[in-house]
Amino acid sequence: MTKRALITGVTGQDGSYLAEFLLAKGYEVHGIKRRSSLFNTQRIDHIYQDPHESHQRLKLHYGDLTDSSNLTRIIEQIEPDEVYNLGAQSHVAVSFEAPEYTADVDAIGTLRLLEAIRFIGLERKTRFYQASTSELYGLVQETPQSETTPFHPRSPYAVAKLYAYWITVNYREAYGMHASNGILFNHESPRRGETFVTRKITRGFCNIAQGLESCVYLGNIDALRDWGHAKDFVRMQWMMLQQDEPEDYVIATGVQYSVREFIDWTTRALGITLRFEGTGTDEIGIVESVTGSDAPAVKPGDVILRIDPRYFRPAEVETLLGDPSKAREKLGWQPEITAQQMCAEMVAEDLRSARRHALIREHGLELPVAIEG
Ligand code: NDP
Ligand code: GDR
Repeated sequence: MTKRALITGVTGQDGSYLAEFLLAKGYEVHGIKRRSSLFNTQRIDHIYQDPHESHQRLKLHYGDLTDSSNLTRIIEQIEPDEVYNLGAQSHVAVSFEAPEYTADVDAIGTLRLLEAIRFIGLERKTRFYQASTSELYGLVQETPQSETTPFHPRSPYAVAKLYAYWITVNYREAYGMHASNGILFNHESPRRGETFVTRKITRGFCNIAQGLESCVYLGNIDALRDWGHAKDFVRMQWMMLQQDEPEDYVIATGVQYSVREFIDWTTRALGITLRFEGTGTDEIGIVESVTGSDAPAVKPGDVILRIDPRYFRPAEVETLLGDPSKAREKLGWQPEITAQQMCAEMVAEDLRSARRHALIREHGLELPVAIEG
């Protein structure tokens, strides 16, 4: 029997990798996408299948986590074996600007989805994965953080995700649902949203290298994170739902770096040696030397990094480091891609894209538009 999976957030970073992964495993994959005034399916266009074709295994449904009747109808139609709740307003800084919306989507959205499964009577059939987060630890109580570390969320996003975490546990305990939380530490890729710090760095410096931008503006570059690759992490999301018993797992690499180190890997990969000068909000990054041919638009003395306080958060999560022992010991999961390898992959992709844009601009042409079926 072909298994059916439903992914909320299929158009996001993780959703796109998970959809690829499940299709390769032979699943019929259903994804919920939001109506948007512009195409928002760029990350899944390469696996998109025309609904007019027979044997279509990736099916998209318009929907929204704020709309319970829509979620109920989709789940009733599909009767999924597995639901992966990846949809969210996932930007921590934005959650301070839009706290109520973030709570509606990230907290109540999770409840709506669980309740839809229960309402239809699928609570004993459908397995449920909740995209929980290391942001739950916030002001950390112990290092490294494991499944037993107490939570102390530090943003409206993290508080909303705390509700989602506990309602998932509650539906497991109250209704015997196979519902599990993956407590995921930061994971990135060339498909990472452009406003998260890693992608902002690789994209920004690649654009500077090709003369498309002049400076990257960042906030707290001394923040410490445990960065993994999204491809490794979605594999673990699936593994969790294949267990006989539902359980919560930390998914992390167990290695920590600073944003500053990530900047260093990126600039070095482009042949740029960067010197930091000044302190606090006056700190700047000045180019010391340039080697190779990847950064023709950059010269020694250029200031290509500045600190902008607008990117500081009202309450910051300074340090996160995960302990993935449980995932390793119980499920045999190990990340395969290091943070440095991931950074190199992101730089290669962003450099390719910056070169293409520079070439298009040089010839006075329009940029191509994304294509959706
Ligand atoms: P993205 O921001 O890349 O993707 C989020 C997805 O959610 C997008 O498909 C987005 O749609 C969709 N979405 C947003 N709002 C709604 C809504 N109201 N209704 C339905 N769908 C909506 O996030 P990631 O792929 O990086 O993360 C996936 C999940 O994992 C998120 O829940 C995130 O909070 C969580 N997480 C992520 C971590 C990370 O480091 N990446 C770490 C820990 C947890 P659209 O494309 O239209 O915007
Ligand atoms: P995070 O990721 O908040 O950990 O949430 P993000 O990449 O946004 O920030 C990481 C750290 O970098 C610092 N920082 C900046 N961040 C951004 N976005 N922009 C900047 O200019 C900048 N300068 C410094 C931040 O202050 C922070 O300390 C991500 C999201 O994917 C969440 O959905 C997920 O739950 C967590 O990871 C785990």
